[in-house]
Amino acid sequence: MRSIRTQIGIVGAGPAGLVLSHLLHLQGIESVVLENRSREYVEQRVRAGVLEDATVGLFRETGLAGRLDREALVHEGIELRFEGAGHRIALTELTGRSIWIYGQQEVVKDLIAARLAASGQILFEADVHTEGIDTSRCSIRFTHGGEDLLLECDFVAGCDGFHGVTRAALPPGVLRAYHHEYPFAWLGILAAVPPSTDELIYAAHDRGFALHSLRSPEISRLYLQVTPDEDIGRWSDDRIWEELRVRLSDDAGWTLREGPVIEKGIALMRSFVVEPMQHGRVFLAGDAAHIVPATGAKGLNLAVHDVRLLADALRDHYGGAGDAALDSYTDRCLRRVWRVQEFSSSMSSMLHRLPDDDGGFTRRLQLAKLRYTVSSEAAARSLAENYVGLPHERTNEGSAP
Ligand code: RFL
Ligand code: PHB
Repeated sequence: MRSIRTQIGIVGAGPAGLVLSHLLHLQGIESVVLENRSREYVEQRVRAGVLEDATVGLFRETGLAGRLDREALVHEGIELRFEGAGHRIALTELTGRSIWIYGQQEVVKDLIAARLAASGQILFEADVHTEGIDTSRCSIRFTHGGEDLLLECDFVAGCDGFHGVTRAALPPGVLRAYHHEYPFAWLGILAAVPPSTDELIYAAHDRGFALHSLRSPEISRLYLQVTPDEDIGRWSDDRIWEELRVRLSDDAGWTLREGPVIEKGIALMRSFVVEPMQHGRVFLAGDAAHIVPATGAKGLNLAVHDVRLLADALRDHYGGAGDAALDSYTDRCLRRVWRVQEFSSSMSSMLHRLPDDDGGFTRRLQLAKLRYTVSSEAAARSLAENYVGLPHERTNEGSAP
């Protein structure tokens, strides 16, 4: 079997793996990214849309924001809609920071282009075997172009998402997993129609949650709460638009523009965290280590925070500054992960219709919380500062909350 050598072997070319490879390159550290899907597939995969202020800041500092600065939509507020009325949460006024709307597949395209322009090595359609990761020898066995290969490295970064192989390769008993399944899922569509709103609308309707998001002046992104076992075949485009119209309606006669559906799918809502996020020379980052429900729009942003800490810690390691940052990687990541879990879980519970409503008791608590959130500046600010994202923690710069 032919072997290749690099400093950091990265499994997965999602946002976590690609940002890590880019940051390492800027620090003079070599990596190889192994991705089991094709380049076309990862560049078309429709997922996140909201980037936090700190994520965009990092992309700007590291030369990734050329197209983002031209095409992303900056947003200074979001709307909470319930009991027939919309209420604006003025994100920027309350926090001094904003969010950006820019599709995850655009982020991935920009990252792949940046890595390839710098002669970075990304091997697409590289099949990493389930048993292929040797955590003690720090090597990865995979098949690429019909050839069996061995990647030998100093460290492995498992950036291969929730269903990846790296986490599963760690010896039994090393990880403790925390898992929560929510009793709802999201049916999401992309539609070729100009958005009916300038800012995201989170609607808590009696029939269930709905979200109006966007991708560009021509493309809308919308979501409907459905049950986790929902069959997408039961949702014709007409039925989707009809339900969106009802759940997003207000008493002021707001209208929803409708158009051709160009993509649709169902995403489950779960919270998942493994502790620790490291074993020996194997590190986990992004969705491979944690999943948050999409209500807070945080998964990609958390992945970026993890790999920023990991890249800084590896810079210290190779630069002779010691391994304190590598050793504290788990603790520093998890502080933000659990803050974001709590935020995403409480946004989810406030906005979704719950099957076990205790005779209407839960709905009344939700409405009490929503009314408080939009009428108290302190409550609105708390939502806003979590939504735009707390500042990133940096190595040697103290701790975030
Ligand atoms: P990814 O993106 O899943 O990438 C993992 C990569 O690893 C590859 N892979 C393998 N490669 C080699 N060998 C194997 N054996 C492999 N197994 C897997 C995969 O093909 C893939 O390319 O994980 P990463 O990089 O950690 O990034 C995480 C984000 O993708 C995720 O957290 C976000 O999409 C979550 N999310 C959102 N996050 C935000 O920050 N803001 C949002 O607005 C937002 N909206 C969303 C979302 C996720 C959603 N879904 C679909 C769950 C909206 C939705 C509906
Ligand atoms: C999206 O635009 O895809 C999106 C926006 C807000 C969320 C989740 C997803 O909370």
